[in-house]
Amino acid sequence: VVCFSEENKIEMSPDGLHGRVEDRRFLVGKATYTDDLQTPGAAFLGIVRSTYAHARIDRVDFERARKHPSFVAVLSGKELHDLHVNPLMEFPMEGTRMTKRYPLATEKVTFVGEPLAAIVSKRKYDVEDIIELVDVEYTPLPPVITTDESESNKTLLYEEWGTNLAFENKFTRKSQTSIDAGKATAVKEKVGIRRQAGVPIETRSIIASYDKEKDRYLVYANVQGSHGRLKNYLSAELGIPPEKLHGIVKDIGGAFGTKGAQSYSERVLACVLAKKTGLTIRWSATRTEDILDSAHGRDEYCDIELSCDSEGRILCLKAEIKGDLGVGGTLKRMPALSASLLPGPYRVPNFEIAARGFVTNKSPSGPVRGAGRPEGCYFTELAVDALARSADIDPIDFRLKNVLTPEEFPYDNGAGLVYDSANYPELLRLLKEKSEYSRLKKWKEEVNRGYGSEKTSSVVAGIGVCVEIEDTGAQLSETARIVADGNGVTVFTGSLPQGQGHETTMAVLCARELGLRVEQVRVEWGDTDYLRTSVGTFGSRSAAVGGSAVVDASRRLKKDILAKASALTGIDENNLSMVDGQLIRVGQAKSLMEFVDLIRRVGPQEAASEFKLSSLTFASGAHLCALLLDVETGRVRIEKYVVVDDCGRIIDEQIVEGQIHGGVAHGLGGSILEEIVYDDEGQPLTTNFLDYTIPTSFDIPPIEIGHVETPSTISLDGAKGVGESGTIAAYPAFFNALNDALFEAGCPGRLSVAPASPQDVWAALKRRNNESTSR
Ligand code: MCN
Repeated sequence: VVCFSEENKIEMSPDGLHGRVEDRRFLVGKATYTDDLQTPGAAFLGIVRSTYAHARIDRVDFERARKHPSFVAVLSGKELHDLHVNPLMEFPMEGTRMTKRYPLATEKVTFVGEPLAAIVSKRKYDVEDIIELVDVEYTPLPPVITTDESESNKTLLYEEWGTNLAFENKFTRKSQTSIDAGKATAVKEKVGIRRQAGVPIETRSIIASYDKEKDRYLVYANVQGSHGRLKNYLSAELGIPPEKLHGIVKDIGGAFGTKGAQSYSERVLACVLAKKTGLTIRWSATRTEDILDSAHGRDEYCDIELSCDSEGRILCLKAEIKGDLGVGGTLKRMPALSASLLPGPYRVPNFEIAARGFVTNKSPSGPVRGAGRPEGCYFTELAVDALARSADIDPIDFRLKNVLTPEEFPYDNGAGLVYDSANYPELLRLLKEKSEYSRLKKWKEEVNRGYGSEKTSSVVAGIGVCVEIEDTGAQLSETARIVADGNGVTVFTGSLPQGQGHETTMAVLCARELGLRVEQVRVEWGDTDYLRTSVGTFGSRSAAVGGSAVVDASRRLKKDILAKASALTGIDENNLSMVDGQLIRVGQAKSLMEFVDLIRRVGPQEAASEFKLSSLTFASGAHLCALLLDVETGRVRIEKYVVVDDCGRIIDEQIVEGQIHGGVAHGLGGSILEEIVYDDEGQPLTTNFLDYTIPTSFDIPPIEIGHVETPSTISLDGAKGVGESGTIAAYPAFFNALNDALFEAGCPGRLSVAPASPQDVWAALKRRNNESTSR
C-alpha cells in the first residue's frame, strides 16, 4: 500500500503500513537514472566487440570509420596499453589465478562480445554505423566451450597459467560417528544450474567528463557502490589517486549483482576518451551488450552423494562441484562459496567437498543474486529430498531430524563458515502450519488418485520443500553520516539502493533511534563526496551492516543532541528523551520542545560511523511449492508457494516481503526459463528478451509469507539480510515439487539440472511413456 500526503510525504495507510518513501518517485516517472541526465554537447561511446569466441587479432583498421561525418575519436588496445592503463580490477584471493584482462583486448579475444576497440560519435544514432566501419581481421583459435574441454587443457585460455583451472577448494570433516554401511541409505545425484544472467531492466550506463584544470574526473554510473565499486576500481584501473575521481550514482533500475563486484571496460574507456577528446562521454549498453558482457552467474554442476542411518540421520556427504567461469571475472570464486554452504542447515558429521573453477571462452562470470548460494542450497536440498524419499520419511520430518537446533549456535560448519544464530525447527514448524501441510498432502493424494487408480485426469500433483541459509553482511564494514540542521535530519548512507528501498529502511532506523517521525528523515547516497569511504550494496549486507552504521551514527548523534538539550534546559541528559519528534522529560508525555526548534537553538549537529561487524550473520528460510503437472501436455502450474523467512529483526515488513517476492520470482525464472545458451563455436544464442526469457506475472504464483525473527547478535539493529533468500530457495523448492510430481506420474529418473524447460519436462515424460510402451 503506497500512501502519500500532498507534499509527497509518506503517511500511515489504513492497514498500518506506511509505503516506501521512494515509490512515488519511481511510480510517477520522476526517478533519475544515469541515462536521464542531460549533458548538452556530449559525445557517445561505442564498443567494437569480438565476433569470435577465441581468436588472434591480426588487424584493427579504423580508416573507414574515421571518414564517417559523426566520427570524433577512436581508441585501440595498443593505444590504451601505451597510456599505461591497468588490467580490469580483480580481487586477489589466495589460491586463485589472476586473469589480468585489459579493458581492450590486444592480441587475442577470448569471448564473443569482448571489447577490442572503442569509437566516439557526435550523434548517438551513428554509433552503431561507425562500429560497423571498423574492420577487424582475426585468425580463429579452437574455442573451449565446456568444463570437460577446459579440464583437458588441450587449448589454454591463458597460456601463462599452463592450465585452465582457476582454483580448487577442498573441505573435509571426519567425526567420530562411524558410517555403518550396512544400515546406511544413500543417494547419488548429478545436479546443476545452467548459465544465467542478471538482466536488470536498466542496462549498464556511464557518463564521464574530465576537468583539465582540476585534473579530476567526474563519473556518473549505475553501480552498486560509489566508493567500493566505482571510485576505487576506476582509480586503480586508470592508475590515478582516488581523490582525482568524483563518482556519483543516481537511481538504479535493478542490478541483481551484475553492477557490483564485476569490473567493466566501458567506464575506463569513457574516462580515457573524455580526457582525450575534452568532451563529456556517454554510454548505455544495448540489451544485447548487457547480456553479452555483464557478469553471468550459476553454470555450476555437482556430483553429490548423501547417506543417512536407519533412523534417517545424515551420515555422510560427498560432493564435487565444477564451475564454468567463462573467461573469469573480477570475483570468480562462486563455486567455492557454493561449496562452503553445502552442509547447509544440517548436522553433517562427515563430508568431503571439492570445488573447482574452470575458464572457458564465454562471458565473464561473477555474482548474480545469490552468488554461489543458490547452487549450494540447490545441490544439497535436491539430495536431501532424494534421500528422504529413499528412507521413506516425509521430507519435512526428515529435515526436522537433521537441522541444527537453536542451542547448537554458534556453529562451525567445518567448510569455512560459522553460523551465528537461527531457529530452523521453528521455520519448518511454521511452514507446516502456514501451508496447512496435512491438508495439502491430502489434496495431493486426491489429485493423484484421479490420475492413478481412477484414471479420470491427466494431472498429477507434487509438493516440494527446502530449507535455505545464507551468509549476509559481506565485507563486514559500512559507513554513515547523519546531519541534523534547519532542514531536518539527513542520513548519508554508504549503502546504495538499486530497488531495495533504503530510502525507507535507513530513515526508519534513524527515526527509531532519534525518536523522530520517519518523514523527518531524508536519506542520501551515492556521491563519493558525501562520505570518506563506503562499500555499497550486495551480498544482502545493507540491513545488517549499512543499517548498523546508521544506528551507530544515530546513537552518537542522539547523545550529542541530548547533551546540548541538557545544557539548554538545565535537565540532566539522562532524564531527557525524544519521542515522535518532541523533546520530553523521561516519563512525561508533555513536549518540552519540537526537535526542529531544539536544533535551531543548539545549532546543526553531525555524527558519523564507520561500523564493522565482528563476523557474518546468517539468515535462513523454509519454502514450500505445490504444483500440478499435466502429463499429456507437460504443462506445469504452481498452485501454492509458501515462504517462512528469518532475516533477524525486521526493519520494514512491507519491504522484506517485497524482497522475498522479487527473490522468489528471480529463482523461479532460473528454475523454469532462464538460460544463456552457447553453440559449439561459443556463439551466444540468447542475447535478447525473445531468446533469454524472464518470468512475467503469469509465471509467478501468489506467495504467502510467514516470519520467524531470530535477532542477529552481531548487527546493531538485530537485522540479517533478505535480498537474496527468495532466489536461493526457489530453485530447490520448485525442483523438489517437480520431481515429486514426476515420481507420482511414474517417471523413471529425476530432473536435476535447472532450468527445467518445457522441453526437459516433456522429455522426462516421454521417457516414462517409452518405458511403459516397452513394458
Ligand atoms: N530489510 C529489512 N529488515 C531486515 C532485513 C532487510 O527491512 N531484517 C530491508 C533492508 O533494509 C533493505 C532490504 O530489506 O531495504 C534488503 O536488505 P538486505 O537483505 O540487507 O539487502 P541489500 O539491501 O544489501 O540488497 C542486496 C540484495 C542483493 S545481493 C541483490 S543481488 C538484490 C537484492 O538485494 N538485487 C536487487 N534485491 C534487489 N531488489 C531490487 N528491486 N533490485 C535488485 O537489483
